[in-house]
Amino acid sequence: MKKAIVTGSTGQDGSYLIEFLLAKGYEIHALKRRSSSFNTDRLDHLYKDFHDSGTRFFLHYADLTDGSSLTRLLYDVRPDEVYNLAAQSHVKVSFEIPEYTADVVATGTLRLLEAIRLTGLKCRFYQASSSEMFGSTSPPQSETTVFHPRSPYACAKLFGHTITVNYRESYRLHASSGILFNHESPRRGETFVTRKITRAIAHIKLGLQNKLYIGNMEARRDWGYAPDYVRAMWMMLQQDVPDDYVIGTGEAHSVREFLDLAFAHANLDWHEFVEIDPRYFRPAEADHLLADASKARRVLGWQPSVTFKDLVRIMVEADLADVESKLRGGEALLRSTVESPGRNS
Ligand code: NAP
Ligand code: G4F
Repeated sequence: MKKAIVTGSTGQDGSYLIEFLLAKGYEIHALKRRSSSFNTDRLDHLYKDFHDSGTRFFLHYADLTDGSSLTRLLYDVRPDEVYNLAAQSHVKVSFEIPEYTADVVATGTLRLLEAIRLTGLKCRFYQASSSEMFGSTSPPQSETTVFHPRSPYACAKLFGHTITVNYRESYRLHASSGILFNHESPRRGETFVTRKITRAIAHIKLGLQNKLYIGNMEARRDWGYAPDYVRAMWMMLQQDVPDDYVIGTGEAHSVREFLDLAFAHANLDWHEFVEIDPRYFRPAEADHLLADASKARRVLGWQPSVTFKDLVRIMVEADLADVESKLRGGEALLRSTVESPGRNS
């Protein structure tokens, strides 16, 4: 039975990757960081008490800012594969906490690579790199496109990416980097623009909200479906030779187009509800990200299975169902949390 360590397990991608690997028969050791409240909502459906015999899913406390916790985990588990998905992953927030973002995203990746090197383990390594690294370079972007990052997050990811390449070249580590374009799902964090929109639609439809404040509507993203993208991560680590791959759909849409389609799906006109709030603009923007994923198609045989239109539908319907069921359950906090400005970033 193969063993995998997954960092960022409590996030969107971590939860889908763990489901995918469990279905492939892996034993999973997932890293979670200490939090004062429960942070395993996306994993709870997978978790069996570790006292139960036969469980293949284990959660461990560790943190990318704490190198000793990473070394201990590697020693204890001795994994075949390590997937590094942990990050302060919000681009706008990275302008507000740049040092912390660099510590987790850039130095954190180095800590994990160094822990692998020093323990001498022969495991395979996946790095969650980002299309944000391309920033202002013209679309479409491929593995050979020049990087021009436009945020502290993107700069930190670029370090994570290049240090992964460097450890591969210096120490012959089987280390691959997936340069993933935006991917979304009903499990997407609620402050990323797609989920912010679909969540707001559900609240508007059910009378809990009447305004949605957003930033730059002209930015264009190549939006795909997260479960397709975790499949690509695994495919990369099954190759004999480690390498870097761009993953995306090859189709970009603006935030405005996302609004059009999502509100229309709920029979609403977004012009009645959406207002621009300059607070959501970024000091520098990545205007147009569009993947040229031909290498992944050719070498890995990867391709996306969900279209943009279906992605929007899946997300709107999931949020409508979720908010409806919470309302039926009488969740008292729902109204106050949706209106709180602090959650609307
Ligand atoms: P996400 O939902 O924001 O999840 C991030 C994960 O990292 C969470 O589990 C979070 O834990 C964890 N984390 C944050 N700081 C940590 C620390 N100091 N130590 C350990 N864990 C920490 O992100 P995602 O969308 O799943 O993305 C997964 C990875 O792919 C990230 O590295 C992201 O930057 C990258 N990426 C994402 C996309 C995309 O479109 N989704 C595209 C390209 C690259 P908590 O739950 O406790 O916060
Ligand atoms: O949904 P976003 O916050 O995602 P962004 O910045 O593209 O980053 C995501 O994708 C990256 C891959 O390219 C990942 F590496 C990263 O971790 C993250 O998952 O914003 C998308 C676009 C931006 O241009 C932003 O300016 O939407 C625009 N936008 C307009 N109004 C907004 C809003 N973004 C957010 N979060 N909130 C708004 O109100």
